[in-house]
Amino acid sequence: MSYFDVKLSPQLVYHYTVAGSHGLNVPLVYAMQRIQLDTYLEHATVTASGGSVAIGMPSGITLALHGLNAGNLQGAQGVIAASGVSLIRPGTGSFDLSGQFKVGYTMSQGVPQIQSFSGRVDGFDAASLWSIDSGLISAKIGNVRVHATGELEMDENGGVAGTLHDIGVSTSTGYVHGTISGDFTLPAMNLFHGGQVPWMPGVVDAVHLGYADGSHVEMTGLAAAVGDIARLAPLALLNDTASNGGDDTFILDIAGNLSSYALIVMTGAGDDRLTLTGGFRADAQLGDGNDRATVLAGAHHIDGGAGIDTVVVAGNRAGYDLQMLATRHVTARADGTRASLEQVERVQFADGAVALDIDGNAGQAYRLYNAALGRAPDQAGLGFWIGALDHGGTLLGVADGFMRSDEFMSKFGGSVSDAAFITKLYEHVLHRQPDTGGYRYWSDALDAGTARSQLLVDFSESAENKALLIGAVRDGIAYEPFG
Ligand SMILES: [Ca+2]
Ligand SMILES: [Ca+2]
Repeated sequence: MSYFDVKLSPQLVYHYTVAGSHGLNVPLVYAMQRIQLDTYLEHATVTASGGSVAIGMPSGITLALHGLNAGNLQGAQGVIAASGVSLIRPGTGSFDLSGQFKVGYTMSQGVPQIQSFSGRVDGFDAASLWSIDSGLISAKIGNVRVHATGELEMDENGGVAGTLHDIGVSTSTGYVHGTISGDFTLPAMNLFHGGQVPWMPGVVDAVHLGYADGSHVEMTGLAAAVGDIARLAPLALLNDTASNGGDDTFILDIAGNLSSYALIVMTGAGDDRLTLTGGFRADAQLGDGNDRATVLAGAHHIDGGAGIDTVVVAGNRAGYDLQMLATRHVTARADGTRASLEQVERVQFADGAVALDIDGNAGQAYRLYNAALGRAPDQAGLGFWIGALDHGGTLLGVADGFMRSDEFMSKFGGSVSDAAFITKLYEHVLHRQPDTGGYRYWSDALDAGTARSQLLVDFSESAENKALLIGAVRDGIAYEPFG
């Protein structure tokens, strides 16, 4: 089950929607690509101390090998084993690898020349190290550090490929910090020859990002396939229907300073819960299942999809205008905020509910109530029978329930002939006497064994009865939800 808790300030909304940075793209890619590990490990000077060897290069880059025995460098050629590698370019960036490495070298005029580099990487840490006035970093974001764990194989030339898991991101000003968890494939790249982090497809299972201004992106329980982790836009995971196929929870508090932008939210199959606030605009598609969207602020478009879907608004019924157009609209009188609804069956207010499915369960329950008892339903009673239908009850079953009631008995009589039953159906439901053809049709039906409850349902759902009651239901059907 996916769980989303996203709170974004106006500033972050700008980053996510306009700047193209997606909030995450900036630190993740910026740090790794800008480090530009584009030098060759030749013509280096080597200094050894303790268990480390530092290889200085003319470009100013220092490559340090840790966890080795400097005595290994005594021979004319050989292989150094190392458990860590650090690469630092002053004022630009640093890159640290942990794992098991082998460095082949030959001695030339007392200086070792690196001939090969291979090994297994189980983690790396990359940081940009510019000064704030270099113009290369945003003062707001500062320097960026990216760290990750994984299983990467490195060939003799520094080429590397494998799988990364938890990718962490942090910035020196504290603007953003967080992790992206999952399995990401690092295609073959070369760390030391102009190496840049290429695209990394994978499957995301969680995203945690925190921002200095209190904004956050929390996503768990995902199984979202992404084509490119380096350009991952976390908000795109909000409409990954494959990942969001279960009973999912979405809590979205997103600022609404970009009126032209509608965030697409697709909750997928399952019975989903969606809460929208913060003033942004959502285009929410709730998909299969009985979904529930709570709309606390903002002008949203909500398509409930299949199932019995409910939109919950703050405040009492009297505070809203409900327009029953092909696309329903519910508009808050206080501020004019309007939600447009499609395939939404119910609107829940603080003091009651209105059913919009006048052709669905609510309309059927309303008409049957009317047919059986000859009066408009009370809201609590109607809510009970709507609930029965919503939970899988049949209209025939509801009709049986009505026919066992004292009120029905007193209206139709407890034990009447088929002829009297048919006549009473015409009188109570259609408010007229039976026509000859109609009477014979229903009489034959009863003779053939059709249940009286089926006749009640058929009268209730007849085009004639629907026409009689359309005026009472066309603006929605008020009811009191049961349970
Ligand atoms: Ca879902
Ligand atoms: Ca639905």
